[in-house]
Amino acid sequence: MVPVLGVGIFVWALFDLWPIQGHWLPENINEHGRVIDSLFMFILYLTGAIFVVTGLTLFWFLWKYDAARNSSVVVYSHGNHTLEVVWSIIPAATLLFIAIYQMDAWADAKMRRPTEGEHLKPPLALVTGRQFEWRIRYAGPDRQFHTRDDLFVVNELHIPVGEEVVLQIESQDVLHSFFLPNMRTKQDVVPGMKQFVWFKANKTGIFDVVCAELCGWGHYKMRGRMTVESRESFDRWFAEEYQEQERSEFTPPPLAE
Ligand SMILES: [Cu+2]
Repeated sequence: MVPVLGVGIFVWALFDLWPIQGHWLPENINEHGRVIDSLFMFILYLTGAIFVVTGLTLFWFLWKYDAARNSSVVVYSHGNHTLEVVWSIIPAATLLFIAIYQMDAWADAKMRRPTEGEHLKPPLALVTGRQFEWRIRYAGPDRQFHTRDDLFVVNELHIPVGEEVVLQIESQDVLHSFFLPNMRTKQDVVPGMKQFVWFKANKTGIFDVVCAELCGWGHYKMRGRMTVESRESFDRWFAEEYQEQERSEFTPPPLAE
């Protein structure tokens, strides 16, 4: 029953049938996310087809050579050299193909940071993961961190729609993973490292910010909200939050940090 159930559950999940529907990635709202989705689906279809074929073959052998219906003497074989070469080369060639096919997607997501003129685009905000929250520091109008116009929020990421956005991510304690499922953006946050993620949202709304690395007892609650909104609405939100920050008894940290 194992190969039959395995194949059955795979097909069930693939067609998103009740009661296990809705477990695939949520709606993609990142201009650059489509390439990730097509890569994901390509690998899913490829491995799925191989899984179904091997599952059914396994079932067929178990059924055909059932001891109750076969009285012939068992034949021992030392294997077939040609067959082994063939089934080593096919997976190796497939993996090599995927490695080459995904290079552009990888470069777009991890290496080709958006530029502004001749320079790399500066980050809109610095997101610091810590047990168990996302602390967010917006650079403010001067686009510099650790200056007087920085804005501080916790778990509330706001992003202007239709713009290339770069975020700098850091960890204050342990390994976390900054995951924006709707942006198809996921990056491990490694203590001591300065990393960047980027995306361009094409839809407004409220989406999840989650931690995708088991980082301690409170990992389950390490989530925030990402509001994607128009530039005007983003600026208004920023101004309001900043005013609120100024009103409270907030002491900015020393300038040179
Ligand atoms: Cu975490």
